[in-house]
Amino acid sequence: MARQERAIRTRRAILVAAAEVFDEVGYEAATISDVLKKSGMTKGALYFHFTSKEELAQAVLAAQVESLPRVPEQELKLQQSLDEALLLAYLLKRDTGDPIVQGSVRLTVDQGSPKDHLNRRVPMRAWQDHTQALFQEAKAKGEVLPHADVDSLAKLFVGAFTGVQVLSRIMTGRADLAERVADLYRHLMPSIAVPGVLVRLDFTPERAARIHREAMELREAEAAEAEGELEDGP
Ligand code: XVR
Repeated sequence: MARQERAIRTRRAILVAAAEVFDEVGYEAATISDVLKKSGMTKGALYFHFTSKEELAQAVLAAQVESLPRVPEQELKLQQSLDEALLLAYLLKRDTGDPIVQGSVRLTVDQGSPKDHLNRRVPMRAWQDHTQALFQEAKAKGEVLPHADVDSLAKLFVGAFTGVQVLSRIMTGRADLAERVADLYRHLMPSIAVPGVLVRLDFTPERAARIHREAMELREAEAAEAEGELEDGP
């Protein structure tokens, strides 16, 4: 294995272990030695990539949005937005979840203390930008009512998702998150989507498992392709 590739894998393993520790105990109580134990890496390897707990946490926060695999393209961009929300709900679930997404979301919503210097705006801004871009695309395709302001809508959706996520975690350990997210879209979409699009949207929460499976297959196919390109390369 090339040295560079090995370094990327080591960094990744440390990041995943850190996210797991942050998810289990929160930022304040987490220690570098917990991360070392969980990752099985040496101190030297960890400090080569990250110089402090703060830097580890900021890297976990930065990885949040890119940890959401791409969902299958949909003709309706508003459906694609709902599918992304359902996929995120799935990745936040205890057993089927993704450790980076879970740990990173806990870091984002835990209030912490101003002294911890974590910049929790990083993932939130990325979600707002991403969501706004998708709504803008939907608008350009004529899916969105003309008076709707995609900037304020993106903020509303990111805030509402966060709200139902926190509630679902408290009430059911996120067991009902896909349902809560589907409800959210079912109630907000009528004030956003043009009527002809609204009737075509599929709001069933059971979509989550299928979207998750398809997104994972897509990611594996892309990874295999990238690997093939590496081997065929010069
Ligand atoms: O932006 C998002 C989607 O477009 C659906 C609306 C999700 C935003 C998730 C924000 C994240 C941070 C805390 O979730 C939390 O609970 C995919």
